Amino acid sequence: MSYVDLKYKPSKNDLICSYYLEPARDITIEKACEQIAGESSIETWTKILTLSPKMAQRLKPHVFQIDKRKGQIKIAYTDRLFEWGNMPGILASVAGNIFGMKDLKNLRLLDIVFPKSIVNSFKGPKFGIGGIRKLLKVKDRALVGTIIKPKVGLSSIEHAKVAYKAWVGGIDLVKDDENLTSLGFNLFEKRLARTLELRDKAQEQTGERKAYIINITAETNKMLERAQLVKDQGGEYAMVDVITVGWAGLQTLRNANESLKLVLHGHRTGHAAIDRNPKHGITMAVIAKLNRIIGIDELHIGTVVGKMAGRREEVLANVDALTSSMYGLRQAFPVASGGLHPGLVPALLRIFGNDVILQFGGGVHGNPLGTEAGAKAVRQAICAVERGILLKECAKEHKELKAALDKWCA
Ligand code: CAP
Ligand code: MG
Repeated sequence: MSYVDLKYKPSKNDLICSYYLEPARDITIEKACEQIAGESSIETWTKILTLSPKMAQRLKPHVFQIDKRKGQIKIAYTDRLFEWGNMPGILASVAGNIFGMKDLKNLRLLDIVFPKSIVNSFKGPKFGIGGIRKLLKVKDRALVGTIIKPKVGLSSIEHAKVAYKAWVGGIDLVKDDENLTSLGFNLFEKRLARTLELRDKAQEQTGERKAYIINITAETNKMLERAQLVKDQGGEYAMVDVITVGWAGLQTLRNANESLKLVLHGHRTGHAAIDRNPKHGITMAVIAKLNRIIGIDELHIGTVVGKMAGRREEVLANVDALTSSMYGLRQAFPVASGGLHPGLVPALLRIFGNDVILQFGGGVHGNPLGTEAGAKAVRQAICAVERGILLKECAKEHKELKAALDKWCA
């Protein structure tokens, strides 16, 4: 039985995977295609007597495109091959054993186009871009966030005070760092209570809505417990490290979020172990699409200009995965973060437009005039771009922005 059928026309019920592949020595691309299609669906390395032609006809995938020059192929899988609503199960097929086969030197999952049947079996973002803008009452400006720094080390109350300074300086969203969970010197419960108290104070003082995005990353039951505590204490956002909690953990959290109604912020720490090798693994665009389908409201997708790797076309493909139309799924908010400072705001807004959350960790807390000034400098930079004024002109009237530009743009 062969899986290669270049005349096959995918049906609306097919899940379509695009792969980049490099066959091992002496393996033709056609042979590699047969191996990938079989191992990711119904067969194994050798012919088996238990696979009837009728069963194979009903379930076998079709390799319908082979581009030898680019080393890219497309495989259509009937949705009957998968348990709808089960992301770990779907990935165990199309992103499972095939990455480790000896007949392949490299394999990279470039994209997955899901059929409506499977997308509709997941919940998708509960808030998305529209819902978050409504919560923050910010109609069309780019949102600005900070990450409390040092990453870990502050006590709960010190953490809350740094958050307060950032909020009163003009930051919309304050988040925990990806490796801050509940530590002896900064327990989750205490950090939540103290920081929400100062969030309320900052809201009153500024007249602006403020978000505290606490990191609930933990074993699944503990994560749900923490999410419930956030809700009970009047929190509206929760952050989760989407790679380390895993696809099942994400789905469990999203299911609970039907009643919790928290904005779910996805941090992608660890993603580069999967997506950074340009010849092998899974693209960040696929990771972003899976997060949106499961139901993350906002997700880190790279910056192009910051400290993390990620070329412009890759980062824009990540944005597209979160925002392109997909059977009515809400758009998830792209988050650009990592090595950013106010001097980069014009470039960032040219790249992303306004439907982006720009996050500045060191770029706020490293301002020579302190955190509140760091936050002011970010808003001054945004305002300057909105009014078409050069940052260095704006800095003549704003010492906070001047301090940032002197430090990072000199
Ligand atoms: C940024 C950050 C974020 C990275 C993650 C950090 O801090 O808090 O985790 O942005 O990268 O720990 O590095 P800085 P990405 O602003 O001080 O760099 O968004 O690419 O996943
Ligand atoms: Mg971080």
